[in-house]
Amino acid sequence: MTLLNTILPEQRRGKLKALLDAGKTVRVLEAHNGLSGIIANTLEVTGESEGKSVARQFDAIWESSLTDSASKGHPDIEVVTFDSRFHTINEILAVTDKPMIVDGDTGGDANTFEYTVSKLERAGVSAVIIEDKVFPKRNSLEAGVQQNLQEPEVFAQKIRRGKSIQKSNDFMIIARIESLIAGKPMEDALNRATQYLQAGVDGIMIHSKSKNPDEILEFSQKYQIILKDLKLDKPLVCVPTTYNTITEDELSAAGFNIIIYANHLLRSAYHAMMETAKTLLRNQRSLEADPLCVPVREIFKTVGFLEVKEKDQQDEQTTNIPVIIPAAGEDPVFKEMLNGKPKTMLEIGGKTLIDHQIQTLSNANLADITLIAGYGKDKLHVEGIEVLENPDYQKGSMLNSLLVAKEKMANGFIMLYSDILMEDAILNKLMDCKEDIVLVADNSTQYHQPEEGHALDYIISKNHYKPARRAIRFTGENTVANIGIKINPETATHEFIGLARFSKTGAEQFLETYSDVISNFTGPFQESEDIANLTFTDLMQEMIDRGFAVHYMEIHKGWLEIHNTDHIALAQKSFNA
Ligand code: SPV
Ligand code: MG
Repeated sequence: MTLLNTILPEQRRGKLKALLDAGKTVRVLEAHNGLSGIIANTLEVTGESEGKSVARQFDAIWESSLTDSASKGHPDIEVVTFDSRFHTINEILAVTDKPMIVDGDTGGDANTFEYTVSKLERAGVSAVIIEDKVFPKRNSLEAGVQQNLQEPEVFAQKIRRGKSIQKSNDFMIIARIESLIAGKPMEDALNRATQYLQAGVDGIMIHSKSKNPDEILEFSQKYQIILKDLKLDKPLVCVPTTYNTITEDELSAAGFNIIIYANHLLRSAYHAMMETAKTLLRNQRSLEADPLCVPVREIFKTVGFLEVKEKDQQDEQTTNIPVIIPAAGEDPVFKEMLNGKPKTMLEIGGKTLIDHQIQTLSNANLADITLIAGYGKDKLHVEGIEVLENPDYQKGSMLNSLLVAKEKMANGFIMLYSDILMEDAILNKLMDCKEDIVLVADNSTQYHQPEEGHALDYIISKNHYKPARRAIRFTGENTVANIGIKINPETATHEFIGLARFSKTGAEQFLETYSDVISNFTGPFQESEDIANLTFTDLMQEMIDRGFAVHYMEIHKGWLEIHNTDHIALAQKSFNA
């Protein structure tokens, strides 16, 4: 979930105000980069409460100066520039859709703050919190640090300037009071609250590094009175880092509207990184560190890599996959009938074989068709497709013709024998297959007799499944164990119909295996008596033997091969039907 989680700035900005207006106590988690942003944005825990299932999430993201600086290896003293902070802010905004509250440090002087407000508002940030210290501030949590407070009048003026520059109604400027951090009395904090509210601030954050919540609870009580006196209703924010026993419900009941967990993802990530690094050093290998780590795939999932993979696969399926039809060979059966024309020009139902194939392919949106011609090339008449020539069609097998179109194969391809006709459903089903190599295989082979002079491409499926024995099939079983013309028809489970699909990866594997076989072997190979006559099914068997998964897509009839005149009659009949 990354890009799917994004949102336009206008849609995001008002989300914080909307939550507050709805009376919600807003739970906020720190993020310091895109990945921690995704966690803060999407993490959900579920459970049960009073018999009902409940889900809990964070409502907003805190872009903390402490954790942004620390993740860059820097102290939290406004030494990390606003441009660098803004880079992190954008990084998080790019992969999230929840409202973001930015830790604006002191905000700089009033002019600087105006630019900050303008940029944050435009980016879709919902609120900026600025603290009433003198630039450059020091982080609030460390004891014994000199904390210089800004004059409240000067700070109030900065708020006015910020409010005057914002364009929308939904961007919030929240004033953070550091009196308790600087060791000033409660009175100082309350006076400042009054002044900032009068300057038009949208909310107050009271900060404390006390171990118990007493002082912020006291502040809240008195803050509610100030609001009443001023006839205002402005949210109150706390950051319970040091006073961490108090619960959200208790803080909410005490009048707090926004609760920020300001640094916990960075601190816990640091702890985990240290433990893992120590484990690697101690063991001088990574085995022992593995249980401390999430699987790589979980990271892939979180950052959207698996979505990318899926989209790539979908694109591969929907883009125009090249179809290669090797049609170079001479078929003596139709010699007279064709009178020197290639077999692909056979007429069936008033249309040539190739035109029938083009029609079926275009019904499946496949328009990039290449035919490999050889015998009778000059008498080939076909339109709208590419024709390549295999001048050596008399040597070698149909595989050689197929490889004439090697250039077409790089991003995946479909191979179709030139003498088969099929129903649209078969191609449509093939287009949905996700495996890298898929052969279309008919399981009605036991009803199909081998023909005189024409060997069939038999398949034995890996699970040796015979359709008669089992009715229910489970996905993932469809891999080929054996393929070839010499397989005993009795043991064959399927017949390869002459239609195959290769993904980009499948095509790479196919071409690599071919090139290795051709350059490194001589003599008999798989079923061929000589490597020079290597067939498509030989190469498939070789790939299987080398461990590549060759899948099949099972069909039951719905196709025809034209090997003799009876087949033509049969085809004609089915076109008339
Ligand atoms: C931050 O997270 O950077 C804060 C809160 O400003 S604190 O570190 O407690 O000051
Ligand atoms: Mg800070």
